[in-house]
Amino acid sequence: MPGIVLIGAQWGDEGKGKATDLIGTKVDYVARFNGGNNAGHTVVVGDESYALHLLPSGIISPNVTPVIGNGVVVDPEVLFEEIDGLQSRGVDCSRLLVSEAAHIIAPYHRTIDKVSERFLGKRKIGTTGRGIGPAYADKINRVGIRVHDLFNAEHLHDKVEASLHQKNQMLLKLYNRRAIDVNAVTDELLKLGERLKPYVANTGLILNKALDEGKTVLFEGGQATMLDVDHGTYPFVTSSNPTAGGACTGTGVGPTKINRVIGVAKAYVTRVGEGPFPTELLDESGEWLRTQGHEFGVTTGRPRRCGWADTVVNRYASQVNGLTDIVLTKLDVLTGLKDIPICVAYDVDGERHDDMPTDQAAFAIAKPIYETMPGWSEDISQCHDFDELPVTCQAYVKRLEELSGCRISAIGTGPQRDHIISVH
Ligand code: 2SA
Ligand code: GDP
Ligand code: MG
Repeated sequence: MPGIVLIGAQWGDEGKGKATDLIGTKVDYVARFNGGNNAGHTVVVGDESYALHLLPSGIISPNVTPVIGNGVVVDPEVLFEEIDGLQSRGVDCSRLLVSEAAHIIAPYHRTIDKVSERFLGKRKIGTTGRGIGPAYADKINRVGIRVHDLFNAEHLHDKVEASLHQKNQMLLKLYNRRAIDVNAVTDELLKLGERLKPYVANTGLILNKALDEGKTVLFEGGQATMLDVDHGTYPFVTSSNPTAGGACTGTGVGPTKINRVIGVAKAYVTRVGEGPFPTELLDESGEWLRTQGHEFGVTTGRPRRCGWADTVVNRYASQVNGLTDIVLTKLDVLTGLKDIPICVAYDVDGERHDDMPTDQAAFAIAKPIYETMPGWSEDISQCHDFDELPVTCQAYVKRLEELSGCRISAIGTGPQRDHIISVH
């Protein structure tokens, strides 16, 4: 029966990997629908920690079929590295299915990503440098290479030529760099295609059939709502739709088959890369959160920017994604604080905004309006029931829930699989 979408409610790294893994043990398919190996999802099982970039988090659960949907951009070299890494640790990756319509990240996309960031200078986006934006740009420009193109040499050569035509002119004329060789790229992609072939499938058909047969599919978002190319802090966004609608376009499953939309939100907020962030803490409190929460990028290792919980963002995420419930993570990180500020609204040039401003010039100067809740000092990592949490901690969660406009159905109290409280 159910199609469940799980997305990031903030700027990413909310703990979606752990949440997916938890739900994933009870589902039949876990499908990625957006982004690529810019994602970094951590799943901790016992003493083992898995950092996944392109593979769906469901890969760790033996009874789940992991799917890379058509909306994902696939770097085959990275995919094989990740598969090899997991197989050497005993994780079976043979069940993986890759959409034949997914777009490929070719080596030149990575080059263009890095070069264009350099040329943007102080206007840079702070991308992960994995070629994500250039691959999606080719998709929209209709010069992308799709997975099924890798299986026909002549056809692929034409596609690569078309894709490189304009880029080579730019590289030569604007950046004074050498042109990229069409034949060399075609040969490389053909070789990668050979290894990819056993995993390739009509994933849209498979997922629809599975849902019709009453199986459960979890649609796992990469990145997050505020990084969505349409709904996020444009232009400081990723180039895909990490919001709930992306689950449909990125897998070929219609919205009538989605029954639940889970938003994963941290009990505070982090962001990597450039762009506005109203509750960002540039003082020792930010440093404290980064240290307590181990806030460093899973893909790039970059220190994450940290700030207090922002319920304008949470309310916006509830609205944009039609959230049915929120999984609140990393509540344990706040243990030890005397008081905890919660942003309830923004002040933009002296005017109160309870809703997210669409105009990014307004968002860039938004100042948080805080209310403060008392903190707690007790270790909460062993609490398995909401009532076991310290009273002030319960009050903090309840207030977040009230201000976020959506029910909190689970609470993360630590990185391990069993560090979770289900809220009834
Ligand atoms: P890109 O590479 O084109 O997608 O970058 C555009 C913006 O999107 C942000 N972005 C992310 N933000 C948070 N987490 C991400 N994944 C990694 C992680 C990030 C890392 O899990 O830690 O390791 O640095 C992710 N991927 C993309 C990016 O910072 C840009 O702001
Ligand atoms: P994702 O990109 O949303 O999957 O999140 P990341 O894996 O990039 O970052 C989340 C980090 O928080 C990972 O290191 C997780 O192991 C960790 N984590 C997840 N949930 C919790 C939690 O409730 N408490 C603590 N302390 N860590 C958590
Ligand atoms: Mg991450």
